[in-house]
Amino acid sequence: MSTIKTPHFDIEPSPHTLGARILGLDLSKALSSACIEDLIKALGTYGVLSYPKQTLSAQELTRFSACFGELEINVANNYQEPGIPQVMILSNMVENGKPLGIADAGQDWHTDMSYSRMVAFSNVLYGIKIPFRDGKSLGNTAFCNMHQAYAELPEEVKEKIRGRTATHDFSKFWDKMRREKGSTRPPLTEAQKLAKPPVSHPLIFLHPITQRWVLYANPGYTMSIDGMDPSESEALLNFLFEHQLQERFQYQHQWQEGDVLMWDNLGTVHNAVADYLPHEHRFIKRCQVMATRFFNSDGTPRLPLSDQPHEPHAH
Ligand SMILES: O=C(O)CCC(=O)C(=O)O
Ligand SMILES: [Fe+2]
Repeated sequence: MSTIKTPHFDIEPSPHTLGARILGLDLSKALSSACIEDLIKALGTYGVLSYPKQTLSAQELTRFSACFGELEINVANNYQEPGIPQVMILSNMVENGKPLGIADAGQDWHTDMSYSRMVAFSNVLYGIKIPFRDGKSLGNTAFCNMHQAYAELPEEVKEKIRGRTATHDFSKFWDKMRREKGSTRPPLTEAQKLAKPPVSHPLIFLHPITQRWVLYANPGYTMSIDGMDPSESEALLNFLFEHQLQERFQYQHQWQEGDVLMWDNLGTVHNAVADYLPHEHRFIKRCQVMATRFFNSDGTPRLPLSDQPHEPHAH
């Protein structure tokens, strides 16, 4: 596909259902709010944006990410950049017997923070060390397009889920990783469970950037459809999970060192492909941007993007 020129950067769309490369930006420099607005529009359109060949300090990664909304500080997580708790480390590397990061983050289909009252808007990952085998990079991040998944639902299913909410629970993913994936994560403590009580969100909503419908359910955290008979809820969720992960909705980002990868958590689900071995090292820094730009703290939508005041730029 041909390159699209915009005033601030060039967009190279992938030939797939999601994904575009953003060229001509140095993310270590402050970007204008007009540039950020255009990036947000591109994020809505392409779902997954990558910025190749970046060189960023943890501070610069934080500054760039904070242009898109409030950053999450994950209190349960031991793997944070010293002095910058907004930056989390994802890594399978071990130094002097100590893991450098979370080794198995996101290794099954999910949407970040759907278990939270304030959901995630965009996750920003900076790939510092990427494993390669036979010249091919490993540890892809895979995505599915939830605009397309919604559009291609059978009419009678759209009917069934219209106006419905579903319950999402943090412990679903955690417990599944322990039970089925041989994760060394410890069991969640009662205090951790209490800190992350289950929450409900609409099963479909108008995406705040595209103003098109998206399916907001994911196998990682979605437990049940509220107010529905449990067996009907289970059958319908299983249908939605199978539907949303179909090959034709999928796109995989193949990492190169120096990539910054950001995705739209409102319009996609993702999975960190665990196809590399312990000696094949991966080291990524990440900032999670919450959807404070689009939703109030009670979950009600804020103004559409075009009506929003410009977010002050963090210098
Ligand atoms: O490591 C990856 O490729 C993605 C991990 C993930 O799911 C996340 O950071 O939210
Ligand atoms: Fe994730």
